[in-house]
Amino acid sequence: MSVTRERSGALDVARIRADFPVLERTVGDKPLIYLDSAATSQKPRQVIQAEADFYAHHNANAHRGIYLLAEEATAMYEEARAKLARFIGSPDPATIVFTRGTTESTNLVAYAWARRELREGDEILLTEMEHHSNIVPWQLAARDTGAVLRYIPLTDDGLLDLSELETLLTERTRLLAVTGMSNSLGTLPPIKELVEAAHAVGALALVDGAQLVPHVPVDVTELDCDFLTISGHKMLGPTASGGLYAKRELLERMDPFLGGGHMIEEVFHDRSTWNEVPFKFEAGTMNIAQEIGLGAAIDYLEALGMDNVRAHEVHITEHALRRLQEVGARIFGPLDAEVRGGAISFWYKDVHPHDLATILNEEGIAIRAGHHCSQLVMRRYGVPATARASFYVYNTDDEVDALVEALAKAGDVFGS
Ligand code: 7TS
Repeated sequence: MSVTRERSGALDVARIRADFPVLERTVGDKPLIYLDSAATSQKPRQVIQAEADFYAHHNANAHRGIYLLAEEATAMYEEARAKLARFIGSPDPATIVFTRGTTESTNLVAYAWARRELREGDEILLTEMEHHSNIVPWQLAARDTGAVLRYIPLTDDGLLDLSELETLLTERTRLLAVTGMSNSLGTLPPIKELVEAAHAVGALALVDGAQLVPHVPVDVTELDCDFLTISGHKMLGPTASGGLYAKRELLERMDPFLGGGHMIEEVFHDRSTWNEVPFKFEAGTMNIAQEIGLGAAIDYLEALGMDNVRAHEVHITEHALRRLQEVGARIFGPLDAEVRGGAISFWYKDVHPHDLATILNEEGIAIRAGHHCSQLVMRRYGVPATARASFYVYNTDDEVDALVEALAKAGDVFGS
């Protein structure tokens, strides 16, 4: 099998693969086929080197010292912030708070905005396709404030069922929190329309960008969302990199989330005043090297072009959906690659997803099996778990074909 056969869509995948050292390794005697980028993406040399270069040549705490290294560290960290702002279409770097990723970003909003703003009877509207990190923080905030959670249900084919939207999204709704791309169904909800609908009733809109931002060009100015959460590790960046985008006036109004060093302006015995945004939300020593690595990941994605990244995803997803259906796999989520992302949940014959993942591992193929932190989705479709293959810029049609061949083997061993 040649894994470097193609130039898919607009990406030169063979060249891209050469940038990812981990793709050279084997699993037993099989070449690694990594189909779990929805969990975390692999990292190109350029990102690994950017992080190593920071530690080797510039390491100091950011926003602390006035000696050369400290100033370099501060400048590199702030350059990464400007890159992330530009990447998502924000003209103002101060609208980016660096965090460890989507989970921390969502919790930041749940603590610093929701607990201060919500009153008994206020409503938060979610969807049944949210990752647990866009459910549990709101459950905790609702418990503390008396707010009520509501959910947009799902159709049989994995879309949002918007037929009752008018009864779910009302003047009681204070926040709509919706994923930009489902990690379990692949669905791309109509976020622009949903943000508009939220604003029309006076609610704010948070978009969970964990899966969206790595795969689809995003422009927060056009989208007009109030909050966007970003996980750097799913877009070629280091773990513990990422951020929260929020409209500046919201950040100005919000209370801090964590208290500590650098987030203050002045500290007295009984009270403190806050640093300007976004520093008000960055307490303590930050993940400096990781955010600098994320800056290198953004450079890499921008050089590929996000339109090309998306075109490659549509191409490979279309191929995978067709091949999986040919061998009789049951797919959860939309079947049209144009309206979905490349995380494909499926069942093959009656083989339990964990057995499938075990057999596939023997073939060097890494997929995820489980509930994908989306138990409401599993419950909706009556399964405890699914197998999930997910793709990124380095995956090829040949790898999809290898997955399908390995499924047949697993079916022979376990299938009924
Ligand atoms: N939201 C979505 C849609 C996600 O897919 C994930 C992670 C998160 C939020 C949380 O992001 P984190 O970076 O803070 O962990 N999704 C997955 C997954 O599908 N498999 O492992 C992690």
